[in-house]
Amino acid sequence: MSVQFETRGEIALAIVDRPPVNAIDASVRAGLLEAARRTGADPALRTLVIACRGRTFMSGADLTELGSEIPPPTYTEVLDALESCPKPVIASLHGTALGGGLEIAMACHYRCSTPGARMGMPEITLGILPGAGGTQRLPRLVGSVPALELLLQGTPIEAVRALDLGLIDEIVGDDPVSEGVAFAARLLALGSLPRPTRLRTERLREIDNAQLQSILDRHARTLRGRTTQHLAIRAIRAARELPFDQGQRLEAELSAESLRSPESLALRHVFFAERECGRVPGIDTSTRPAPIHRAAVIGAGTMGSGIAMALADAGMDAVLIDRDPQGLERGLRLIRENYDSAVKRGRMDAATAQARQQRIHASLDFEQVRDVDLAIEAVFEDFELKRAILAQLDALIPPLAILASNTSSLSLGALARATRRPERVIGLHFFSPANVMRLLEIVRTQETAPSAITTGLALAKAMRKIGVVVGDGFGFVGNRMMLDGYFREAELMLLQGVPPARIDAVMETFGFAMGPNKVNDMAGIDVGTRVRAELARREAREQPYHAVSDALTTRGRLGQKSGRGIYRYEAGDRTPLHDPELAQLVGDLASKYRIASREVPDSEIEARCVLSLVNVGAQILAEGLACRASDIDVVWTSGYGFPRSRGGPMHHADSLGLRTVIERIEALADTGGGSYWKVSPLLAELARDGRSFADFDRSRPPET
Ligand code: T1G
Repeated sequence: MSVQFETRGEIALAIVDRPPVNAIDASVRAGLLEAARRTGADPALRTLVIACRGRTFMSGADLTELGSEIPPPTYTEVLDALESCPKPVIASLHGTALGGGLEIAMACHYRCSTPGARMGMPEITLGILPGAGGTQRLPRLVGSVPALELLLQGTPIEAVRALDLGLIDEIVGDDPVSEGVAFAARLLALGSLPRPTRLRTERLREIDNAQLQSILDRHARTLRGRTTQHLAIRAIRAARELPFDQGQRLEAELSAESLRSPESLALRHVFFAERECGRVPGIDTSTRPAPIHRAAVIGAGTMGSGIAMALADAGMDAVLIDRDPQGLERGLRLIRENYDSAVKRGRMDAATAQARQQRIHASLDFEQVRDVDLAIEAVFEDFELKRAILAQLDALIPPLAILASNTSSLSLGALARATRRPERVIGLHFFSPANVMRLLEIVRTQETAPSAITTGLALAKAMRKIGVVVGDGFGFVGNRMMLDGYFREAELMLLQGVPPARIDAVMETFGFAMGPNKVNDMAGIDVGTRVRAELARREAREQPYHAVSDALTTRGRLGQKSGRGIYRYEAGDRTPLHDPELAQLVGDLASKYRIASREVPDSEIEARCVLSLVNVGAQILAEGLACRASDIDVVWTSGYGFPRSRGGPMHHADSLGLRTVIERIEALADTGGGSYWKVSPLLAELARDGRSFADFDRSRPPET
């Protein structure tokens, strides 16, 4: 039973207990409806308190219930029963009171919260408009403008802010049940009466266009390419313009519309995909990760310093080691600057920044690794150098410690064989900046032990990153798809005379925050050249293969950092400017590779960039280098800027239909890609059988 009803004298208690996050399903709704009715009908009861067991108040509707007709009772039935209860109904919040959970609280007459509670409407992050009266009650409680802000930001607010806004009435102690009962007793003593939120219209205001525009501007970056915000604006305006019931009916229509949208299907796919990728088929869930309290990072370059920060931010001690005193000093300076700017931007307070820096211990002495639980090498991408360092670490660190490489291209298996503990060697492929980027590719070899993999996953979770387990193949998952797909096609189109700015504009319209050429310049064109040089030792590729980038590197045009790359940059300015010299360079290469210039329509630019990802992704799945198609979607949405509102390349392909994808790929065969546009066998097989990548994932053996 998800809701336990009990009484404490004249106070009724409805305690929701549906682990892990008290997501609201029919059993919770039925329990709350029953509690409201019993309290209303029982003369011995004078008030009802709703609280939750476990780590949090209700964290929203059960997402697995959405998308089809939800079983009775409806939210409106439950909320109307709570709001119209003839006795005061109180919600006692703790943990994260989100979405439908906060909507239930707002239908109550009074709200108290523990000091650490956070509350918000994250629906927009799922492409959903709240559908349980939230868009009508929230503006009545906090005012129209703050309500719209909360709906568009999606991120929860702290209890203090909620009190300030009028969303809650009191901050109480830490135990939501006993504190809720005490709060109720105080209200009864004050003779407090029911206070239906629907009747509280004093804070409803018109939002004029200027105000609206400034609100939208504030959320422009997170709402790029999204549509749900427009539904939220209509609903918030309806709250002031329409009687409550009409406003709630309009909200229900708009919410149902949002639930059917491809945008929401994609965002919900990513939500569950990010949680699924922590489960690795074939690895026993009881395999305990090794505890990591102290870790060493070898190499104080940009990656090493970022990794040390990520470890310290997660509460671990990080030993940052570099042979070069200047290099070490540079790394420490970068760390200091990053924390200073985080404090300046209000992302953390000075004391926290100080405490985290104190967890980072810099040293020139390798001996400092003798007591670590994990050692991560993050030195220059050179095979011999990395092998020597791993062998040295292997000799120094404790026998049970985990050894990891931050390589983005080298054979991990070959590196692991340089140690006496290949079963305890994993790849931890961080993305720059390592203290910010959420994705962590956890690379395993044939020898890697399950406990080493679960340790990598636990480390990712502790660092608030998304760990995706991938195989030890050419470029792992992300880089392979970027080099063999997306960027390869973008480069080929440059050789066919398509201006870089047009390619970037098409992909930014598709939803990427930045087009491939701008990303190439930002990341450093030489980085790609070095990765490809190492990869070329493992597998050959049909030429031209990133010929433009390699030629730019040869000429020292490394991108933003050298002021010239594919674009030109004024000193101290990151605005990409057209560079006529590029056309000359590209023209010479095109004639060298006998590539004719041709008209390439925008639709073809998008298809070549996106479908190349899908085709290579299918190949990676067939080779078993990714556990699921949805893992590939997580890699691309959390590490490579693929728009979440399209769900990732594999989900996007499913939304197009795999037969359509194949037709389009076959149509691309004569776009001058040589033998490139061959449909990968797995994609062909799925389409032939009328299946999707989602079907492919469902057919995978679950973790044991
Ligand atoms: N529905 C179903 N399952 C959910 C869920 C939900 N709302 N929230 C979490 N889970 C599962 C999750 O898949 C995972 O499962 C486990 O719980 C732990 O989650 C009517 C329509 C609450 C902040 O958007 O943001 O209300 O992988 O790993 O890091 O208008 O979960 O273990 O099998 O994320 O501690 C609005 C979504 C819904 C909140 C906890 N609510 N959840 O984070 O744990 S729409 C949300 C979260 C709505 C109304 C509308 C986070 C969390 P498994 P976790 P966590």
